[in-house]
Amino acid sequence: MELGTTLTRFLIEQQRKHYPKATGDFTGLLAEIATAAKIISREVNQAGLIDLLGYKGRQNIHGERVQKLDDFANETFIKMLCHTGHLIGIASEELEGIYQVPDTYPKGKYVLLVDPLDGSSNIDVNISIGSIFSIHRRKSTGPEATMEDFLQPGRDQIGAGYIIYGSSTMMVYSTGFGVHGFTLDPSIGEFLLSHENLRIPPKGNIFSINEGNANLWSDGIKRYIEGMKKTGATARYVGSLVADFHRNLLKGGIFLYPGDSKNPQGKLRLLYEAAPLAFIIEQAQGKATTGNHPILDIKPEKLHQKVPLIIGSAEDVKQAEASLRGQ
Ligand code: P6P
Repeated sequence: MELGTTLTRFLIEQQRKHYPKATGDFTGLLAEIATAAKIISREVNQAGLIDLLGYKGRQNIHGERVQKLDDFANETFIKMLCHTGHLIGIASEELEGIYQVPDTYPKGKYVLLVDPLDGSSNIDVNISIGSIFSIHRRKSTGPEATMEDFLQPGRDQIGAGYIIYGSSTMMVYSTGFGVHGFTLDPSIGEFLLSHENLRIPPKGNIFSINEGNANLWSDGIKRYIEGMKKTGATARYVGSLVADFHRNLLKGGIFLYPGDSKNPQGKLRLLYEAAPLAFIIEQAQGKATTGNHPILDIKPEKLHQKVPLIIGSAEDVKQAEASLRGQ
């Protein structure tokens, strides 16, 4: 499709092409996610001007201080998506439990899992941040969403994506038919097709890991990073998952947030960070693993469970896995 196609038109044509019998629910859901993204983008870009910066007294359920923009992003996704009639429930990094779509709204057949604003510690220093979302078809049949609707393996996602609020705002998503990127034109408030059928290069020359944790790493990770340095690879680490992921998706490379002696499960969350990005990267011909197990095959046990994440170019990830096996 020609560059500059609007997201709405692209979604409708993709639905026609891939889901002849679709009801359009899913297309509607993605379109509303895009609307939420535009609203959040406007606030993120103005945060320096409006008093949204600085810390809010409240802490989120992980004991992390919540920036006001985190709250705003969380509320925006909930508000924009609840009235669509496509959802039965929402899980968010900012909420301890399941958010049930109120009875005042029509209820749908999907559940949304979202990290409303990842990398919030970077807001104050004007570094790119992002929203990450994952969509599953509900499994329960009752009047409300249940935990089983959310604790599904990443391979069963029917859609996933992220929005990066950077030098421009982009929305990148996949519904299982390739990865497509749209860039927001704020002058008309439309996401326009800018990257159709994104594929990550099979091998990159960038490794992305927080070397501040080097003394905590396993011998396998140490071996792999030393090996990358010997090849003259470039180190790039923004400290904002969506920014590091997006750069590697476009240029090739590998991002690692492994488990270590202090945090055996690493820091990143499975359901609304690792799994959606793993869905995207596999659709883009890349790989995502815990180090010895594909991210998408993990059967989740808890809503906010953490998981070690190694994700990026297929050959780089395979090499990292071999290092971890001691090869
Ligand atoms: P560290 C941001 O806080 C975040 O959740 C991700 O966006 C990012 O990849 C990671 O944490 C950075 O963590 O420990 O390297 O500062």
